[in-house]
Amino acid sequence: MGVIISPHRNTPSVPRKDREKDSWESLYRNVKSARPLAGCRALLAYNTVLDRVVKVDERLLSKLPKPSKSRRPRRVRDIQDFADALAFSIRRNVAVEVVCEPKVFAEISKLGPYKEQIGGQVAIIANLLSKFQRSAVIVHADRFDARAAALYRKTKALVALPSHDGMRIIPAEKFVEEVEPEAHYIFEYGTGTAFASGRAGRKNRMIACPTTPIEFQTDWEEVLPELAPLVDVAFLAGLNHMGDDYEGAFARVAEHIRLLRLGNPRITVHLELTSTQELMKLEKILDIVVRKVDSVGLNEGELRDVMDCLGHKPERGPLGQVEGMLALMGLGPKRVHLHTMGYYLCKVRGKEEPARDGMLCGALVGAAAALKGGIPGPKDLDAALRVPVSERGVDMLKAFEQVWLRQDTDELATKGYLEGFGLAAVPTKVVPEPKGTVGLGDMVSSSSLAAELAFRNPR
Ligand code: 8BR
Ligand code: GLC
Repeated sequence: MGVIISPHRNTPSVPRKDREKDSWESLYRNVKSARPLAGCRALLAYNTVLDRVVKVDERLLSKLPKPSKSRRPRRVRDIQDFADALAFSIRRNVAVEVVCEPKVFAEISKLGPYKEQIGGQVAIIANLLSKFQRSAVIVHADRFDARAAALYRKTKALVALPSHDGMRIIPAEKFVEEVEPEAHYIFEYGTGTAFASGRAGRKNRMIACPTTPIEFQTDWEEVLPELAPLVDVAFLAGLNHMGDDYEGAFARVAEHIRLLRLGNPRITVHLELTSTQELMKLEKILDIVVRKVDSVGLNEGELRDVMDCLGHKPERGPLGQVEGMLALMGLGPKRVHLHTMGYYLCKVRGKEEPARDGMLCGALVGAAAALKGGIPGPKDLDAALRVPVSERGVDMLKAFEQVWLRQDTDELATKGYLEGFGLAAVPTKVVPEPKGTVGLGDMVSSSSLAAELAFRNPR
């Protein structure tokens, strides 16, 4: 009587699994209280669009031709290609993005009612970060039509423009150009959706986009050296939308990176990959851009495509994934972050603990976004904290460690990093019935990196 018993240590009545989950919950709480996203100064380029989210239901599927059981169209030229691309996404249960020729794009746009929301990785990340931080984020995007600009109204996002006496910075919502809005159609399907031989294991989507390429603002290069010292991190994304002359466009991205480093040698340059069906394009992204960046973020489907391009045939699951991440690092980046359902992995050169804590922050943001079906803010993290840690995630990490290290230490599954191996891993918080999935990967990746940098370099 009167003795305080620790709930975690030396109490055989609490099963080991529960103790492990409790210790993860406490790591999550610590990361949330540290508010690591508050001070991140970020620059974002290149894509802002309008997303039109269409629900995939029986009615919509009945309007499509019978899909192939194995095709993976590289481009959508007719409605059969569209059905095949959707079937591929459902069968593999991966987020797919595919470019559609104008005629079929017009047809696709009429397939069902939609809900319009802000889209494009840059717009999503800018909205997210500006909800969490004290300072503004700077965005560069090729097109700011009136509707897209309006979607920035509640953010702290800024646009930098060259002017005769240096650089001019204005709120993003005021930067309106005379351009047509660009919309992407997001076909979101629920768990259990059946099409051809596939059945979706979880909610996911296929994104249909037009052929319109991103056009760089011609004079953006002029402001970069002056802009670079104002930020800690540059998130680059949207490279899959750089049209058919993509080699020229990627060379320009490489030049932007050179100018950023010239202006700020300490800057971290991150590339967020997205799904592309055109693997030749991905090969060029790897060759021209990935070699120049510090950090890469991607999901498991994108990693498989990267492996294909590099000629690797890795095993499924975390073992093959770490192999893939190592191959990516072989190209130059010093950090690769993989997000997947139930767990995230991060390979880093340097200390592993900040990478773990960064990912915990990313997982909270991801769960908050899934609960909300939109872009979360700091207040939404309380609800995310209450989502339990994924048991499957913990089990995957354990199994991986046993196979990889051939030992039963559970260091990764309990502590979240293997010291000296440059590997961090976290089980995430999976929301059983997410309200939405669009942009989740971008939010998870950007917040993981921004938080990691804050833990690495506390001010
Ligand atoms: P992409 O956008 O790159 O596909 O990444 C989506 C990520 O969102 C997944 O890797 C997973 O981590 C996260 N996610 C999804 Br999808 N559904 C989720 C859910 N219900 N709860 C928490 N995270 C989820
Ligand atoms: C890609 C798509 C865009 C979507 C985003 C979400 O950038 O082009 O439509 O909003 O991914 O991740």
